Amino acid sequence: MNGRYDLELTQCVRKLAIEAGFARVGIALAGPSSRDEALSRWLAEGRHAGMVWMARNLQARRDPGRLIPWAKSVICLAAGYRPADEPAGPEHIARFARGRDYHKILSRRCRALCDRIRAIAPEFSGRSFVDSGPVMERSLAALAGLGWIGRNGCLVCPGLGSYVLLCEIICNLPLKPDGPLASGCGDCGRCVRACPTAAIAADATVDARRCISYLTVEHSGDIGTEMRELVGCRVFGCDACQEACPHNRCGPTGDAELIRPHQAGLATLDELLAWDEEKWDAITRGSALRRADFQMLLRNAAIAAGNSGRTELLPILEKMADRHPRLATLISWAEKKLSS
Ligand code: B12
Repeated sequence: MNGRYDLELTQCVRKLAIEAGFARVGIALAGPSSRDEALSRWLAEGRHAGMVWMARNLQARRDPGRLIPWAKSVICLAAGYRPADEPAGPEHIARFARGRDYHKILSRRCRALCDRIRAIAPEFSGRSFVDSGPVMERSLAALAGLGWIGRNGCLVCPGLGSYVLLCEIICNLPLKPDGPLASGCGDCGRCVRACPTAAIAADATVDARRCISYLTVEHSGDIGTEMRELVGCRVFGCDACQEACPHNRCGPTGDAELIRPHQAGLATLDELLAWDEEKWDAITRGSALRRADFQMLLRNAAIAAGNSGRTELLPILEKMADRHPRLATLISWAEKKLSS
């Protein structure tokens, strides 16, 4: 113990985190984490689109110490998911969703890490989060020095790039915090220009209403004609702003467990178009693709087909229209687009 922080315990926790399979670990204080002004503006301007839950529990979201009153530190963790076959790969499913659902993999690792910390520090009490709960994961990771917030809003880890997924353990241990890193983005702006829908704002936040990731993963209603065209052949998520980033040009292959392909992540567009609900249910189990329900996935696949330029998909679309009358208008848009 040295003053307020336990340096020896901090070193042990770092070591255990790496042994638990995380590529990076850093510590933040359990205090205010978000750039309040940017978050408030984002919400006030409705850029969270239909994600109404983002506007709830704001006090806790801004400060993990409000979420968990006994918290002292946040152990921020990152795992890489850069595919082995970069830069190639199926464009229609974003990289984070090609393997097994990362929430399950990282949650299990966090639980194992908690057990190991408890074994050396019986007073340990902690709660882990993987994209769950009102937690600003990127801001906390930036505070903990895991990387910097890129121009596209993504956390960029030196040496790994932005193909990293984040999770954290909010705990009662007095761990020594790390400090934020300087930005490595300079005035590059490639990500901003690469975004097909101009969704990236000047303050490095994203307008979800325009973000293809939001439209294909979170949004369950119709996708308007202007956006349909811009979605291109993407069926689930979008990596355009990350693909353009020079920090992602090369780097180590991601975590073996995260990048091992899941059968859902391997599905071709032709296969997706032919799925019925039973098949969707069987194939997407254990995959992040399940975040989009069956209707959403079909909707996305029909849009991708319309934008694909592949006229051989016309008979498949015709069969699809018979099976899914609710999608008739969209399918007829796709057929017209292919025939024009
Ligand atoms: C809502 C959400 C989305 C929404 C909105 C995206 C957005 N940019 O806000 C949608 C559905 C569009 C989305 C898309 C994606 N997402 Co998402 N998403 C989230 C979620 C649940 C909340 C993000 C949030 O709070 N947004 C609100 C905005 C205002 O906050 P923010 O982007 O964090 O910005 C703050 C910081 O930048 C901070 N800040 C800026 N500079 C600095 C400097 C310092 C020092 C500090 C402390 C803070 C700071 O100020 C901002 C305001 O507070 C997080 C998980 C989580 N609980 O955090 C995952 C998360 C951000 N998503 C993730 C991923 C992988 C993606 C996609 C890449 C998926 C894909 N391929 O399709 C895209 C990327 C799009 C993009 N360029 O951001 C990862 C990001 C990993 C990384 N390396 O950054 C996260 C962390 C999930 C995870 N557990 O790994 N996502």
